Amino acid sequence: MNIHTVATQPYLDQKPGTSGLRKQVPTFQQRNYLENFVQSIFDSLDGYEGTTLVLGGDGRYYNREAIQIILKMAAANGFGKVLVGQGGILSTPAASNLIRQNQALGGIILSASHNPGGPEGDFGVKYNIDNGGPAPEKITNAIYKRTQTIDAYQMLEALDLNLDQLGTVALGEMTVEVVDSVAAYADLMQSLFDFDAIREYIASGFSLAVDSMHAVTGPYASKIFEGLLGAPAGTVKNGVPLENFGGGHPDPNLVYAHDLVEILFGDTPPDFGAASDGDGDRNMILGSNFFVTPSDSLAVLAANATLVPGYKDGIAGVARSMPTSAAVDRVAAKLNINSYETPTGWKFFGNLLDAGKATLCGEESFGTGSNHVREKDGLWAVLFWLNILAVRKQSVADIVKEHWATYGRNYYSRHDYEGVDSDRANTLMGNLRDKVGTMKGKTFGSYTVDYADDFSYTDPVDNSVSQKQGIRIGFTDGSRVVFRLSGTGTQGATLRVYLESYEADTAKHGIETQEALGELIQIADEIAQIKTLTGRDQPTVIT
Ligand code: G16
Repeated sequence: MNIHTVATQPYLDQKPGTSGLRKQVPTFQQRNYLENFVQSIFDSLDGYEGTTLVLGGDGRYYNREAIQIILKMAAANGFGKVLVGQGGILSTPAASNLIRQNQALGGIILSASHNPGGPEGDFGVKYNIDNGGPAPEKITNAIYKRTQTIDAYQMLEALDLNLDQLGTVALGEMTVEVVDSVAAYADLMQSLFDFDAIREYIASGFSLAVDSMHAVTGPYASKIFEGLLGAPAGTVKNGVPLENFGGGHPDPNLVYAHDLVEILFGDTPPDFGAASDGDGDRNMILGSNFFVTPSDSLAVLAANATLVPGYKDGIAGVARSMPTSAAVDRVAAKLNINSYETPTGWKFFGNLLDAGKATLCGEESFGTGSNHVREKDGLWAVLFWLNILAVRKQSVADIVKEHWATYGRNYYSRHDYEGVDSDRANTLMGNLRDKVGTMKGKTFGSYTVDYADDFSYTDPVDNSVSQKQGIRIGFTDGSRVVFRLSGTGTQGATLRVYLESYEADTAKHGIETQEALGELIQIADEIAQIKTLTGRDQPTVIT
């Protein structure tokens, strides 16, 4: 066997963000850049010799090259086996499932999620641990620390493997098994949802459109919706994964999934629409002429969980990220179960799911999931909705409106200011941090500040503390404004402003969201001086 120890020098910018290391492709293509990070992952793990690793990505540009490099490095470092998705493809939830099913030590997922792809687009590397979930901060911090001092990596000299051929081959002393990317995931979905009921509902005339945005869910969605559930050919739009996502931005929201939005808000809309993102962990749910906010979606799933076979015995608890609306908290209160508020980042749900404290989790950033894997899961959320619709036989809009009538409506919106100068964004956040200690009791228009802080989270399972997770300003009527800088962007800074107000009165549930939040939007600008400090008149994206 021809294993080389290759000398290298550290790159100082390899700090993992909200979800792994995300950089533009040319950054990853720098000499030894990927190798340094991968060796740093391996060096941060205990006892990996002889163990199994799962490897796959969302198929974006540089996926195949990166997989060949990582396979040879895994072989040189003494891993026993790598399970790799056919063609190098694994959606993030499918990778999480494979790690769990095969008792793997962990997995490397190659994705920059919803960020654009292509030679000038983004790429990313994320490590997931043996529970199938993203590595917690103590591991990502150790990886980062290692990247600062790394001086060598291990590489096997070997020919590239054929990633398209299913089966098992040797790579040095390691085994590589190329597995069907879809099969195990589709089996898992069938174990959770009533496929017969959904199939019958579709056969009876219920219509749907699913947009895979030329990203990883294409093969999964085609097999599940058009194959197993019998939906007509053409139900899955943009179903062929492309290395640059067809030039699009594979982010399932009202702005970037506009093709689907036009269909659902068109003259003859189908009953249901859904989109998923680059790596298949995000989802957007639409009804005919109706948008379901991710926060409401989580609340509706929690309230209706017992209609679905996989959750028929009830849910143990729910968890949401701090900026996500409190709609699901109201469901938890009614069900008399706990509701947890975590920092942004799916990694914070792992302990709660492992400990059985939470069954369903969700985030405002179009992520929903459960204890079936340890990632958010876009198609799972779509199937959950379809199962509820097949049982209740009401429209999406009627289900959500009934939900609001029962629990009240949490009006909610996120305003993103993308590509802001980093210094200006840091000044804005710094100013807010300086202010929060003295804000309690202050009045802005008709709102009075009830509390203001920089969110800090103590994990109830391992007591680890995560600080500076976003500025929260809560008002006495339950409304909130939250400010954070995104941890997933690759250019400049993205300021996220999250706005939420609660309305119990059903007669006032029909107001347009931006109008309902109008005064809060002005107050957010007044407090944070957004326009002045960012130099922007309006957000880049409103969801
Ligand atoms: C990732 C994380 C999510 C987070 C989202 C947005 O999602 O897994 O937990 O909510 O980023 O994070 P930020 O606000 O820091 O940009 P994904 O789908 O990009 O992996």
